[in-house]
Amino acid sequence: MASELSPIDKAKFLAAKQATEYVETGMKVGLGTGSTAAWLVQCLGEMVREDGLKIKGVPTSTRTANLARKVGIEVITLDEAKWLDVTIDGTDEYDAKLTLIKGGGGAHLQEKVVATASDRMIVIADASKKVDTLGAFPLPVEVIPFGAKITKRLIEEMLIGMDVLGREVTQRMNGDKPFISDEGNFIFDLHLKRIGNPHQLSLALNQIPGLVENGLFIDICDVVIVGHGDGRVDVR
Ligand code: ABF
Repeated sequence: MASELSPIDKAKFLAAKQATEYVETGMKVGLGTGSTAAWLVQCLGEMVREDGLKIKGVPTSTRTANLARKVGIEVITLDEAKWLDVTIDGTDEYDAKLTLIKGGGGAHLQEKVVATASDRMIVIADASKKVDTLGAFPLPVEVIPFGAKITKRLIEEMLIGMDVLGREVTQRMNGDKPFISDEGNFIFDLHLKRIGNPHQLSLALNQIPGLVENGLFIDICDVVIVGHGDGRVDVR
């Protein structure tokens, strides 16, 4: 399969394939969202159908749930699972401390809940996701629709005191309508360019009442598996 893929898709596929090494029969597995995580779901589905792998999957989005069922993975809810052996998910950025920016797909709330309820979190990525300093990718935050304009202003005011280079806040759109998350909330993207203190920023953001969760994953990721278009796979 890998031979006919573009270099970027090959990199994502190889990272996902390597991550299946961490999955054993009997496990409850958090299934991430995004194109790299979609490769993981495809690979696990093939192992279920052809190798007799028996796992229960907890998806992090409706689209992942639909794909998992389509490829033959038994899907259960997080409450039914109670706790997970491993969660495997993509990312938008990661740094040397394995701090992540996630949420480009608009699913970081469920992704963070599922990843936190797991013994291990494994990130699968192509090499473009590695950064020295987080922030080039806009940081997503999930905001409830009630009073969202006020929440946006509170975010902008809070950013004034933060160690960041940019402070523009935009509402994520889906065509000409606001993007709506699986939980029925808005997503705002914070164009920070450089985040000097992710831990301080994450704490400050989550103090804002209408802001449900931000896309910084701090001390959650245990392993990053990086695929390369030339066929190499690194595990960090
Ligand atoms: C998801 O994976 C999101 O949190 C993140 O935005 C996305 C990365 O997308 P891709 O794997 O398509 O590069 O978990």
